[in-house]
Amino acid sequence: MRARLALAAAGQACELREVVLRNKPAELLQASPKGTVPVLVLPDGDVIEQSLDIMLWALWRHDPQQWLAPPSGTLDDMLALIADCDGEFKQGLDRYKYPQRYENINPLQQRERCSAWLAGLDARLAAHAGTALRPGEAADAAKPHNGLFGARASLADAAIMPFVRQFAQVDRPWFDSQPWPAIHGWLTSWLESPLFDSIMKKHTPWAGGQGVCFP
Ligand SMILES: N[C@@H](CCC(=O)N[C@@H](CS)C(=O)NCC(=O)O)C(=O)O
Repeated sequence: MRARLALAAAGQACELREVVLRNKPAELLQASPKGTVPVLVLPDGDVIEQSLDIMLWALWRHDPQQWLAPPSGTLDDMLALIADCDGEFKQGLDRYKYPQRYENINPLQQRERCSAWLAGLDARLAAHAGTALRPGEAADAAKPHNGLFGARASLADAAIMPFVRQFAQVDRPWFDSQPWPAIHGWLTSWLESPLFDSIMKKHTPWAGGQGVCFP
């Protein structure tokens, strides 16, 4: 999801081949034996295998919404927060969502672990309190907007939001009852944005031949 967001934000056209994970095409495993998605194969045959690297590749080429240059903080600051999300938060999320895949895991303890991380995220968003600016929406100087690194969306928002969405979906009424007003507003803005809508279109799984043109 984060790779698609960045490719769409960059307006980077590519051929999309939808993969069903329980039926991975041989071509995917040939390009990237680790067998996870997303994978981006470049025209010269180079392969980018990590979602964050695909985001960076797309945005370095074209970054019309300045996702790599947030209003406050630096690219390194964003990468540090994303690394923390991909580590601590994602580990807790996987164990909360799929406790049966692990031994001796209490999902509620994992939810607590994630909650501690989200409390920090809420404080960070609240520091830029205001109406959340939808990705792609023009900033209105008269109206404050929020993002993780300033008053608009950046790389960090697009990279972290998909995992917060997954966390929220495990038990939506519980998530909605938590004291995280800034996160609730931020997530809603993303989920209601035309950018999010555009990347969530359903595609038929690839079965050979030409994929579909994305975005
Ligand atoms: N660090 C990788 C993780 C990718 C990842 O774990 N993707 C999941 C789907 S969201 C996957 O492909 N899992 C393989 C499987 O379930 O077989 C990245 O961000 O690109």
